[in-house]
Amino acid sequence: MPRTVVSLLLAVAACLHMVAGTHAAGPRAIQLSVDQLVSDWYQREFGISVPRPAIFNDERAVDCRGDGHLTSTAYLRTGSTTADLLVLYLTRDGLNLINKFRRNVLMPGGRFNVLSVVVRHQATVGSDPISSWQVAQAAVNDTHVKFARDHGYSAPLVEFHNTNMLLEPSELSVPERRDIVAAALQRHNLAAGDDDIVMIINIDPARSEGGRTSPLPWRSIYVGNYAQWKTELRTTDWAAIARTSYQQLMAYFWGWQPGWTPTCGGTRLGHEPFITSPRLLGWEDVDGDGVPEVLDGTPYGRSTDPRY
Ligand SMILES: [Ca+2]
Repeated sequence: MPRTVVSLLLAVAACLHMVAGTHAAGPRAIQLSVDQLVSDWYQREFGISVPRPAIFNDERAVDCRGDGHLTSTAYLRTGSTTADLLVLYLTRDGLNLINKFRRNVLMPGGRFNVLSVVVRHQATVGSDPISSWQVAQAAVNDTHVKFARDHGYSAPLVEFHNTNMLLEPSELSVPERRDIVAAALQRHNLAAGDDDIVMIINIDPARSEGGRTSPLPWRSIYVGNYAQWKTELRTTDWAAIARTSYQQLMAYFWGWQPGWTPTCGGTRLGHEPFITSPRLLGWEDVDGDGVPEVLDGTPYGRSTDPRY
């Protein structure tokens, strides 16, 4: 074989070795560096140590303009049910800050007592709405049971304990007014405690409206007739209303915003029926100690030393 051909083959082999070596080391090196960069951003922007941050950085997560970003969240417990939530939006390489938020929120874990009111609009909710609603509510709790089982947790991280009641439309003349809701509940010997979620399901066939939440001091979730239902709800409709109530609107109390995992239209990112990546809600073990961060006494690899 001519010497030049041998040299060329050796050169090609050396290049292939370099490429192979680069390929093997690259993603890990890049991943470690993004983790470190995000950790540095927490220190710089919030003065908080988050050595092992929870990161969501899926290229498919873009809004309808095609814009996406890296999202990181950290829940730092401030009480038995509350947390100081830190949120960072960064460019996907972790080098540039796009936005940051800091909020006092409900910790996305534990048992949530829900006072759930279904307004009796016979045309849409039918003659036995509570039975249909209970099936949909149970399916929501089942999603958390399944998630816990799949992750080897001994119990679900989130559990909704529902007290259901049916009210006549005349009892809730202005259902979005909390004083009217409170008075209606009182007539039925019910009162919402400070930690309760009051949920109003008002599928009024004559009224097209969306869902919304109200913050403290009385957390409430209101779901109107957002799909303009005119006829009796099917099982799948009740399931959709439950997802809106317990997966989406509830998540606002946990500090969630649609921008955490942006999508356009019906794009699915794999975390459904949850509204966002479970990692961002503290439901995964990010720092490798076997405890999901929402229950972790030293979350995100933090030290127990309060100075850090
Ligand atoms: Ca952990």
